[in-house]
Amino acid sequence: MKTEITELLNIEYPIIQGGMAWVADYHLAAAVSNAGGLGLIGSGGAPASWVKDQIREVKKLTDKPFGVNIMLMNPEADEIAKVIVEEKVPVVTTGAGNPAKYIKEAGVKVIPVVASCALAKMMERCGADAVVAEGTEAGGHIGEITTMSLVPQVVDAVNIPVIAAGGIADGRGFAAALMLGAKAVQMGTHFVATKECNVHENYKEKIIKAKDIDSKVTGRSTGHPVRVLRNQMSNEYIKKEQEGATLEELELLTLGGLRKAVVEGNVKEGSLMAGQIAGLVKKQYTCKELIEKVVTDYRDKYTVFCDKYCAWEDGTAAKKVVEAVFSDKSNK
Ligand code: TUI
Repeated sequence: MKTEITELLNIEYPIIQGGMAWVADYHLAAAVSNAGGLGLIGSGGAPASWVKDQIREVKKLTDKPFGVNIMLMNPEADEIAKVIVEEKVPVVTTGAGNPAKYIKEAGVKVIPVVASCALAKMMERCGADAVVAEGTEAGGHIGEITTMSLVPQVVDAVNIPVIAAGGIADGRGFAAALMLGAKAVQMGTHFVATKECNVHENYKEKIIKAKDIDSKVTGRSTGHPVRVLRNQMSNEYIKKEQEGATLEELELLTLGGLRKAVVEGNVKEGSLMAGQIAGLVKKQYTCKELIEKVVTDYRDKYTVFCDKYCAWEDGTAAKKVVEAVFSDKSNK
């Protein structure tokens, strides 16, 4: 499949795996890249030395392009940027901040994650190669605008290619993102529940069992909203937030929360970061199966659907579209 993003990144499918802190290590990144997508190592709050080791390991497992995500709140972000340049990592995505000072370093392609048109435009002016427009449906640290509203507005605001993220986990979401003008998608939650992902089984099971309404946002009052699956920690956090607790009291609840979830499988007290689309995730695929399923569902169902029913010259086309939508049980 060919889009501006597959050409830019030299990958087979326009599917990027989110660079999730603690979750996205070299095993997951290599599996996604070997399956034709773009795998990312999530550096999160880790030291630069850890990132260097991860890059060396991923290179042993794949000769395909891969990337690293820099979480800009990490105090070692500058050193991590240096490691990335030294190791000649082809692609970097950034999150949770403004990466203007890192753009155009030594030929590394830089793709900032943005949650607004203003930041997208600034990133384009600074020389970003593309942007990920991430809607509030996403897991982890989020902005305020939904994917449905954000993506077309960012597409209109910039001339660089846009990658849609937030609420995308299957062929329908992929098709919808392309319809909104995106040239690729970034998926996080569904990749957490893949076989190659090294998070604790309890975390994967929580995603697989989640329903549509099972994610909650902690930290809206502190200015650092983070979407997690509902559990004892999120319930306590939100209750304390409503009671006007101090920042210190709230931070005590989330301290080390991602580690608790990912490493210990503590699904009561951990920060189970996941997007609103968790309810759609039903089983553990391999990364290859997941990527191929997203692409073939998109191609078989939606391109055939459009070829067949969207011939607007045909006076009955609209009726056929409505009939087909309501009779297609396989979508439900
Ligand atoms: O970065 C993410 N998602 C993340 S980072 C993360 S690690 C973490 N752990 C605990 C607490 C907080 C973070 C977990 N999930 N997504 C990309 C993203 N970036 N979403 C929103 C933004 C963003 C928000 C504000 C980007 C820039 C920004 O402001 C930039 C500025 O300074 O104007």
